[in-house]
Amino acid sequence: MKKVITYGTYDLFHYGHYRLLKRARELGDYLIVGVSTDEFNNIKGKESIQPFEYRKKILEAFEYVDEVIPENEWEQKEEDVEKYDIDIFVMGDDWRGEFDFLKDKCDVLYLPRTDGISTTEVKNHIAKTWKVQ
Ligand code: C2G
Repeated sequence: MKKVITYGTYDLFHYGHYRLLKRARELGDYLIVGVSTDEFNNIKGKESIQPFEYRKKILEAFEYVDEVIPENEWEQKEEDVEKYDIDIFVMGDDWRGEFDFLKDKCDVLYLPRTDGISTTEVKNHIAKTWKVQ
């Protein structure tokens, strides 16, 4: 069984997330997603609208995701690749090169991001258009 892993915040799940996870899953037979905890988001300088538990449940319900684990720190990837017997590590290409250190343990692929959508853009749009009901 070919196992794939990827990591991210996955807040306000959108089409760019959908496309990344679908392509990642289609590279193998089993996809694990490491979802950034709220604490790790603080370290990443990211603030998500939805807490970790919500972001985790949405991904667990998604057909192309087989397992969701917490991403607590930058350093856990090497251990995860061994622990989960990973064959392919995948990230969007905004991360190109950042995780090449994993190449001695598994294949490392950076897939083209989906243009025109990001959680930040969604948040900014809502902030601009949202009228207090
Ligand atoms: N992504 C994409 N296209 C978009 C937006 C995001 O392909 N329009 C991809 C990103 O490249 C990433 C994944 O979707 O692979 C999740 O994106 P984020 O939730 O923004 O994750 P990020 O903050 O980049 O965290 O250790 C790695 C980090 O946790 C990655």
